[in-house]
Amino acid sequence: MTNLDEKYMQLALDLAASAKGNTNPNPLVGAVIVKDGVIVGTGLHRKAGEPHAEVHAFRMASEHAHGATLYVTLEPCSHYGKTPPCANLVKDSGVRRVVVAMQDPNPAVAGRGIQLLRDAGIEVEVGILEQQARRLNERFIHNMLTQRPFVISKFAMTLDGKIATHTGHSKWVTGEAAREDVHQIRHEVDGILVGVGTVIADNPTLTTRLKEGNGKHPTRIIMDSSLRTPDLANVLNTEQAQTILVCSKDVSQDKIDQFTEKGVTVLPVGKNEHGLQIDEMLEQLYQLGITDILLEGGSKVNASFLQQGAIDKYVVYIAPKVLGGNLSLTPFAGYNPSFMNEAWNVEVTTFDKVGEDLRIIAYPKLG
Ligand code: AOF
Ligand code: ZN
Repeated sequence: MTNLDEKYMQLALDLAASAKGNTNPNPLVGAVIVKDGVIVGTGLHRKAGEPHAEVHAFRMASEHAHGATLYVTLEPCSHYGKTPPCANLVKDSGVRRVVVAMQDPNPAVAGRGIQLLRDAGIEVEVGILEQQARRLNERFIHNMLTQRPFVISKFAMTLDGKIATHTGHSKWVTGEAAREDVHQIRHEVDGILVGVGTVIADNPTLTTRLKEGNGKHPTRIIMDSSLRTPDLANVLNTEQAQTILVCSKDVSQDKIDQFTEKGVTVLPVGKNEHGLQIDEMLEQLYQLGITDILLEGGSKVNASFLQQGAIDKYVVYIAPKVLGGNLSLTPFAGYNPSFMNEAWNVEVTTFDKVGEDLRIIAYPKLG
């Protein structure tokens, strides 16, 4: 491995990342072809169903690929999916060396692409900037390993950990830049989830509103065990975005029909001591094509995800203000631990500033 390898792989990762939000359920993939120190081909996967990154890069490189090195952020595929296997294309292109950031977690590939290239006598190196590649495709890896959506818990709180006053007033905790940042995440995910309490209290639209360009609206998922969502709730307006109401299995068919008539999907799931069964709900949502979910509260829903081990990532905004008050709301409510060792440990991977606010990205610590 050389610094140059890292440089070209970084370029491939940046190309891949530029399609964030557009490739679901597929991964983000970038490819760069280098011949004698010159970049002769670049490509990225833009959208599910469209050509893979390698295809674009080889089209650009054409005969210059002969004897060149291919940098690709994910192992070239070996299967017939919506498109034919890239490993064959790579093999036939005449490249001498292939540098791969990470093996494909898709069981249909899982090392077979790399093996196919090695068997063809091509030098293959795996693991360059692997950690970055894994972060970039954290959602895809999670999907492949668990067959469940990747859940991002987002909340905005004051320096003293409050998300709203005791009346529930929360407009606004953070500044404009942080709120714009959240809309960028909404654009990137398939689903946005809140509890019916939030729908009743705030009547949110839960759509994406980006300053520049048109964002995509995620599917709105409302956890509403007894279907209490008010008739005139903004989330029931399905002209802009789709809506799924998740209720308990004991809700009557009549009531369910009232909502399905409005164009909303109703998903009945079982219950446990924490409320609706998150595991079952996530499995079913994945079957409906939801690969990632932005969890936007309220604090009871947040707590039930936490307690059922269903949070995969945290994005937390901390505003430079102190609210105070022992009745002010906090991000996770609904249970009261007695000892510090009952806390959920996380690993903070990033902290930076977005406008005036602090942004922290963390992941649950396993074990
Ligand atoms: C992509 N883009 O650039 C690469 C992928 O259904 P298909 O044919 O598009 O195949 C999707 C699978 O191909 C995907 O799950 C991953 O395992 C592999 N590689 N996919 O969408 C790409 N290189
Ligand atoms: Zn492919």
